[in-house]
Formats: sequence, C-alpha cells, structure tokens
Amino acid sequence: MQQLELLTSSSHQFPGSQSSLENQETVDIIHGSQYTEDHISETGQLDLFTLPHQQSSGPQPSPENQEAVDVIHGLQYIENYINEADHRWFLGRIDKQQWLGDLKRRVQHYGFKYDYRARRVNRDMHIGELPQWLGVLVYKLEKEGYMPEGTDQVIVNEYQPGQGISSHIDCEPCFKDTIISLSLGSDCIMNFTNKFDKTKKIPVWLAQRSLVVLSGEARHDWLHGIPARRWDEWEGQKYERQRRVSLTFRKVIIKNEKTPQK
Ligand SMILES: O=C(O)CCC(=O)C(=O)O
Repeated sequence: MQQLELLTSSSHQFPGSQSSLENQETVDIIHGSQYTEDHISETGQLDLFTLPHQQSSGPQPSPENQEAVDVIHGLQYIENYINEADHRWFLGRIDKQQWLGDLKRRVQHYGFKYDYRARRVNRDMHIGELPQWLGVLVYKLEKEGYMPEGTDQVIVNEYQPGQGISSHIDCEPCFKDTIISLSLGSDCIMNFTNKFDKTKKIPVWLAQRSLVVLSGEARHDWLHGIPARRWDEWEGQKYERQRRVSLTFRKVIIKNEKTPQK
C-alpha cells in the first residue's frame, strides 16, 4: 500500500490517552471497534490525527453554518476534517475500486449492500468487513466519539456537476442514530428541510474535507438533500461545483429477517 502519513503512531497523542496509540484491547472496550493498530499501520503514513490547516478550495472563508447548527439539534459540522494530502489519497483509493451503476450517480457499498428500492438491509446483504483503507477513517471517527454506536457500513457516492440527491431521511429501521458524511472533491450545499414544517429549509455549506454528523433531530426530523445543479449560490455569489465524492458512515440495525424495515 502506498505510504501515507495518516496515522503515524509516533506523532499523535489521542485526547485523554497517555500513549500515542492505545492498544487493541482498550480500543475494543471503549468502542467495540474491530479496527486495530495493524489496520492502521497498513496505511503507512496517513496523517489523519494531526490538525489539518489547509483551507477549502471553495469560498474563503467558508460560509458560516452557525444558524443551521443552532437550529437543527444533533447537527454537527466539522471543517478540515482531513488534510489535503489525505484527501487526495482517499480520492485516489476510491477511484481504484469498482463503481456500481445502481443509481443515476455511481456508488460503492462497503460492509453491507443497501437496497435503495426496498429501503432495506439485512444479514444476507453483508458483503464483508470494511476494507483497511476505510478502517482507518472509521477508527478516527470512533476514537473521536463521532460514531458512538460503531460503524459497519460505508457508501461512497459520486456526484458529477449537475447531480444531486433528493431530500430524504435515511431509512430509520435500517440504520442506527448517527449518520456521517465526509465530503471529498467539491464543496456543495446540502439543504435541510423540517419534516413537520416543510417551509423550514436551512442550507448547510459542505466544504470538501468537511464532516457533517447527523444524529437525533437532525437525523430523524429533518430531510437532507443536495439539489441537482451545477452551481451553488451563497450570499449572492455563485460557486461552480466540481466532481464531489462523499463517504457516508452508518451502523446497520440487524432485525429479525421477517420484520419489514420500511
Ligand atoms: O452525499 C452526501 O453527503 C449525502 C449522501 C446521502 O444523503 C445518502 O447517501 O443518503
């Protein structure tokens, strides 16, 4: 595997930990995580745990999402979650994998396949462990407390300029409370619409390399979607979209196979 600087164990001190990387046992106890230092060392020198300072290639400074975060409980927005070098590495890694043409946009499914038409996922749809190159990101997310219920499914979405995703709430019986999306490649606007009052619509600027975390009301009471267009407009200024790739992290709820998940 290519040498990267994502998780150099020598340099990083986890918050609250004495050693740079805690041992496997501790990780499992705290997070129920299946990811180990072995997974991490495989990715060589990725730099996930140092603070990235590079700015987004979108508007500078990035639009404020403060209103959204204040109003939509359970919404978190974290800019510069990964640095430029790691961003390039993940895009390269993703493009080495096979894309699926299930939808208008290309997708990749890891951990569990998701049936978009039936809005269903079950034990039979398990397609294997998450690959190591995703495991390092999952490790970081879990370690930092963003995925408290664990993570066993990742979907990669590719949006060419002009493509989007219609407003929706992620299947509630299929996935646990926390859903995370990491944006790569392009900034874009994601709209949040209150399910009880559709006139309440709040845009959130998703800069490339940023993380958006949905839990609680943000996950269950607000629809999220990305308008299918080539430009986004913020405070009167137009921004051209580039190819965007997102990674969405979820934890599947495995129910009795007979129980419908709709
Ligand atoms: O592309 C994104 O950031 C969001 C994707 C999404 O909402 C989904 O896959 O359900």
